[in-house]
Amino acid sequence: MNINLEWTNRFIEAESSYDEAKLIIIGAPFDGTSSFRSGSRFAPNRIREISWVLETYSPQLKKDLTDLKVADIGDLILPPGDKKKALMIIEEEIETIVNDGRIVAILGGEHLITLGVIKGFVKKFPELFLIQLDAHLDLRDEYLGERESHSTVMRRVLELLKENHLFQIGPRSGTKEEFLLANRLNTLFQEKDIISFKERIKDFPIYITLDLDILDPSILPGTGTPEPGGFDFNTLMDIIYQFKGLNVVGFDIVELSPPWDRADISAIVAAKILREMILIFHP
Ligand SMILES: [Mn+2]
Repeated sequence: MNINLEWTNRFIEAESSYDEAKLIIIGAPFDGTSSFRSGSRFAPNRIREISWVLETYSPQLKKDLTDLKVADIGDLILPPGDKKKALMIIEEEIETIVNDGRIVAILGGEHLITLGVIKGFVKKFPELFLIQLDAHLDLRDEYLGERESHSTVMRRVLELLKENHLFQIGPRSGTKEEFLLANRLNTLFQEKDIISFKERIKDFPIYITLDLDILDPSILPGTGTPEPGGFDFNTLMDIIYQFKGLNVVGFDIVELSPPWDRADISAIVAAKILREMILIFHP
């Protein structure tokens, strides 16, 4: 039979074994606290499928995925609706991969998954710096009575990080209280500040969490809580390219919700960003 079932379930060229890989791709398909349009649990596989439309070579970076050692190890099995258990599974698995000395690329899922991921990271890297690219601050203390939600995730993550270790870029939506807190904690940065904050964090391990809703909905309509007035693709990429050379130990790409973009424009955007981030942060 001339059928190849292999290619549909891996990100393009991510064909190394776990043991030989330097960078691991893993999916965390959980969307149990999505406050508006759920569906992000379908994102990892949609990104994998659509990635085959891309070239393995990046003309911007002059690098090729074929020269790297990347393993796509599939998705975590997470119980829908049980966030405590899902976060525990994410934390344990990420801790294992981090202890194995690999760079980790996590595909959400909604933004709450980042809480489990950071719990897995801070045990080995207590000095971790977090760069959040997001339309929202995600700094609520609770949402509809819940302390663990995709709209409170950065507030919970703050409790795991050292003081002044959170950098937020792109927020254009949040409550008055959230913005007051962000200003008090001095977490907000603009593109022009990157050169100076790079200097501050260059000797530390860094994790990047990319909430795709930082992009304008005209570029990425397939997301749970779209917010007008966002970045265009090249502006976001210029920011990410500036992180080259930093000690990035892991990153995630969250909040793609494929059912809300039947044309798959959003998934292609996500896949291309993932390709570029792999090429930049692969050791
Ligand atoms: Mn978010």
